[in-house]
Amino acid sequence: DKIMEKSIDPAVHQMLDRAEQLGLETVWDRYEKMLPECGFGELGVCCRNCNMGPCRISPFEDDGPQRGICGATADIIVARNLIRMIAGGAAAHSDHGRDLAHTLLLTAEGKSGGYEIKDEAKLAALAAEYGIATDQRSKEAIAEDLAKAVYAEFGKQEGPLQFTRRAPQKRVAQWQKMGIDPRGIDREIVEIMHRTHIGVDNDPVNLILQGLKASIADGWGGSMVATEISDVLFGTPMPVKSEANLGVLKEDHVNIIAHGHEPVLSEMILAAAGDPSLVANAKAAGAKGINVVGMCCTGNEIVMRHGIPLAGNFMQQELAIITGAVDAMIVDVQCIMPALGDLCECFHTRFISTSPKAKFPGAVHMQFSEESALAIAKEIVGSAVENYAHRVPEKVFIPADKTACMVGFSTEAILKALGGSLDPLLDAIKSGAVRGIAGVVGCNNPKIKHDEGHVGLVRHLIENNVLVVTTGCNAIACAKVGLMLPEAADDAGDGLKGVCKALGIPPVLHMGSCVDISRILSVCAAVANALGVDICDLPVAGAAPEWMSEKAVSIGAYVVSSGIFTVLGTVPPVLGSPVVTEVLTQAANDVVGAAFAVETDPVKAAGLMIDNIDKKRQALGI
Ligand code: BF8
Ligand code: SF4
Repeated sequence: DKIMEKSIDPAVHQMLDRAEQLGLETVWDRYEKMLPECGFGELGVCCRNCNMGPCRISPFEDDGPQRGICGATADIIVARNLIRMIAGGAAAHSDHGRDLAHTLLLTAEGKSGGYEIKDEAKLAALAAEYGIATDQRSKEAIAEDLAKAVYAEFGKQEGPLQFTRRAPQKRVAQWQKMGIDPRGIDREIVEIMHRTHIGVDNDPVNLILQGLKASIADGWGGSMVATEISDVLFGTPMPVKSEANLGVLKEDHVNIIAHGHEPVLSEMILAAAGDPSLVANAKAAGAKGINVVGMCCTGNEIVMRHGIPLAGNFMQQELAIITGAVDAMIVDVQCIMPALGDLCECFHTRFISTSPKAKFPGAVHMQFSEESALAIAKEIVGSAVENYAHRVPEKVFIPADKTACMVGFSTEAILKALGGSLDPLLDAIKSGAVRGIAGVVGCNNPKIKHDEGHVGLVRHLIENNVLVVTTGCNAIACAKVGLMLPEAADDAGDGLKGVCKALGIPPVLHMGSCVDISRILSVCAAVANALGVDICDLPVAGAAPEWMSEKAVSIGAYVVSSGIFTVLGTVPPVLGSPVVTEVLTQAANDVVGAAFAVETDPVKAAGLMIDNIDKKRQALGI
């Protein structure tokens, strides 16, 4: 019936049924009410960049305006809108990275409230990359210099951004030639806002180039800073077992969901949940303990470092509340639906916002600060424990579904699994046992049957011997269906199956949260450098089967800018401009050696990726 069409996930079916019984509205209902979505918006041809408008361009040449009031054409408007999406996404990732740099600095100065430097080897490696002396120096002194250096990347006026130099020389040279080697992370984002103001940049190609530049500053800048500094502070992920789906909530425990993105918060929530006096309080209230679980990318951060279970991906956040078993939904920034407030009012769930940057209707705001991190985290967890008494047993319904997974494949973990060098992987690629590598990432979107885009695409890839690396909500989708278990190698083609069995790894490797797509870039750079080629020569491809966020637009742009062919599973709002569409799907090949394709059918999308991988193999003569 209708519910079955909304998701492939049985936990979602049960919760949607429950929502219907209780008369509660979810993202799927609101999506249906929105239909048909605005055709001008879908094409990207509406503009509100000044108050002579709003303007919109008619898709029919002989009927309706072909120019905005200022004279802007559809090509100009679409390009401006697209790169403003990139600015939004790059800003979100990079501001997350900035928070990590800030936390590292406070920690180095002894001013943070509970953080430590957990990975000294990584600290030393990053210091070396930045030319910071490490000999005979305390980790705090090294960390202070490193924190100041990465912090400075955001406000730089002139490049290069240090991590961009991980890319092969050929790639950097091409970026320089095209004028898209980023100068400073904030600078490129600001320049997008400047250029898209009325009456500034009115050349669609020139606009798109600036979009690519800002996106590179995200992938090889802000996001990479977020990943690397998170590893220094919280430890570099190594393979660990856990579980995924709503069944990880426990009827007899205080349930806390950490939802959002920044490990700066979630790491402290975890630490606080282990506090003996809070655990004792939970027990005194009749619970067996405190159960912290993760949602969205914060979930990815804590599952890969601590094995903390994943409650679900983006489309499941409301469903988690509807279980009636969540005592606190703790959020920071990004991908948190403002719908949660009203929904929490129908249950006992306390919706707790923590970031000064992100407040929500219906939320209690308990402001987090790095300086007194653990103390505040204890207050927040304490509030969840206290709320357990308000749980209404008749309202509790937790689906049983949960699936085991093995996560935590950082670049370092992959190298370790390979025995210390990339050679076994390179050999497997050369022999054809592994046909290529695909990065499959991104969100959920009600335009696509929940998780079907993700799982359908990934299954087809591994069946065809393509090793999949994943992050974000795709990773969670894969975990829920068991693709992240070493046993899933049985679902792979014979070549990939053999390699996975020999190494004891799943055919789908969890590399983390969305900022951790920077890990995929680092691996690609290392492989390209090992082979003495550019990233665009590698048998690799990318996909975002169910993407929806501005962050995903920035990701797509930097992945393509890095030389990786990328398939989008939902249509981006650019089809109103023939020029922009042509640049993204064709001309980009001449500029950065890769382009986008749009394919909503997951099996066909996998086919496009495999074709691209085969072409690259042929060109490499393997
Ligand atoms: O950064 S994949 S829905 S949770 S934006 Fe959001 Fe998309 Fe999920 Fe993480 Ni990424
Ligand atoms: Fe209209 Fe031009 Fe103003 Fe946009 S910038 S709203 S197209 S007049």
